[in-house]
Amino acid sequence: MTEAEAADGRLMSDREDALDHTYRETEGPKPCRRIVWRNVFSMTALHIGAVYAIFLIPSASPLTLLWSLLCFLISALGITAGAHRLWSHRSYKASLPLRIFLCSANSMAFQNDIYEWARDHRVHHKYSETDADPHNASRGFFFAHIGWLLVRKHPDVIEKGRKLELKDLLADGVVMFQKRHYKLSVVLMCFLVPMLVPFYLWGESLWVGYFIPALLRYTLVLNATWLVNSAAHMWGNRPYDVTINPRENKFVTFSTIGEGFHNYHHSFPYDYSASEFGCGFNFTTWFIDLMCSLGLAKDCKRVSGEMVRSRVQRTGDGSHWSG
Ligand code: ST9
Ligand code: ZN
Ligand code: ZN
Repeated sequence: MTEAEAADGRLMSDREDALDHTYRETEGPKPCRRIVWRNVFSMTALHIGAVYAIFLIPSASPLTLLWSLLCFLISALGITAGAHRLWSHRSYKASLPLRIFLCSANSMAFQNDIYEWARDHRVHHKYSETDADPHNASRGFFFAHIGWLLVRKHPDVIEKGRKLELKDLLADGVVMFQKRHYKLSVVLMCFLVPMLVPFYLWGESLWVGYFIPALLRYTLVLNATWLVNSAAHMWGNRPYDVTINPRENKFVTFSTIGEGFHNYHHSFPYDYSASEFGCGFNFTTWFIDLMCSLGLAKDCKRVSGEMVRSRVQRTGDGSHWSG
C-alpha cells in the first residue's frame, strides 16, 4: 500500500459515507414490494402538470423564464452545495448565513428535509447497490430513478440507517428548524415564492407563475437529481474505481450543475468539489469557492493529486485522462 492510499484509508475509516464491505444481503426471497399508491398518484399528477407547463412556455414573459432558471439554480444549490456536499458529506464548513440560505434553497427543492435526505444519502454511500441502499441501482433504472419513492423501503435500509452516526445533523440548529417547519417552508419556498415574485414584480399571471417557475422547475430539478441515482450509476466511464457501479456521466454533470463525476465522488466522497477538477462544468464548486472568498465558507476538503493517481493506477478502468 502506498503512503497516499494509507492516508486515504485513514481519512475514510471514521466516515459514515464510506462503503461498508462487510454487509451481506439476507439470502432467500426478497420481501414483497409494497406500492404506496398516494405517491404514485402524486408523482403522476406532478409529471402531467409539468408536461402541460411546457406548452405554456410560449405564453410566459421572458422575465418569467429567466426567473424560472434562477429558481432552478437556487433549488439545485440547496441540494448540491447544501444537502449533499455540506450536510451529507461535511466536505466544507458553512457560516450561519450561508446555512440559512442553503436551507431555504433546499426547501425550494422539496426533496424531503435535509435530515432525511442526508441520512438516506449516507446509507446510499455506505451500502451502495445492495438491499440497504434506498435507491439500489441494481434493481434497474426505473427503481433507482423514481421507483424507490413509490414503494415501502427495504427493511435493511431502515435498520442500517438507524445505526448511522447523525449527531452532526441533530446538532445543527438550521437543519432541525427546517425539520420542524418543513411543510410550511416547502409551501412558501417551492410554490409561493416562485409563483408570486413574477405576479407582483412584472405582472405575470398566477397560472403561468404556478406552472412554470414552480411546478415545471420543481419537476426538472427532481429528475436531474434522480439521474445521479439512475444514469450515473449505469452509464459512463470508471477511471477511479472499476469495482463500483457509479460512473462519470457528462450529461448528468451538465444537468446537475456538477454532480455527474459520480465514480470519483463514490471513490472520494469527502472531496468538496465532488470531482477531480475545480470549477469546470461544476457550478456548485464555483459557488462554494465564491462563498469561501466572501468569508462565508471555509475548510474545503480536497483529495491530493498523488492520492488520485495511486487510486487510478490501482483500481481505474484505464480511461483516466492521464492515460
Ligand atoms: C426526493 C429525494 O426526490 C431525492 C433524493 C435523491 C438523492 C440523490 C443523491 C445523488 C447525489 C447528489 C446529487 C445531487 C444533484 C442535484 C441536482 C439538482 C439539479 N434510516 O420514509 P418512511 C424510518 S423526495 C433510518 O415512511 P416507508 C423513518 O424515520 C421527493 N431510518 O419509510 C420512519 O421512522 P419512524 C418528494 C429510516 O414507510 C420509518 O423508517 N418526496 C430510514 O418505507 C418509516 O419511514 C416524496 O416523494 C433510514 N434510511 O416509505 C416522499 N428510512 O416511524 C417520498 C426510513 O420512527 N417518501 N426510516 O418515524 C415517502 O413517501 C416514503 O419515504 C416512502 C417509503 C414511501 C418512499
Ligand atoms: Zn451514488
Ligand atoms: Zn454523495
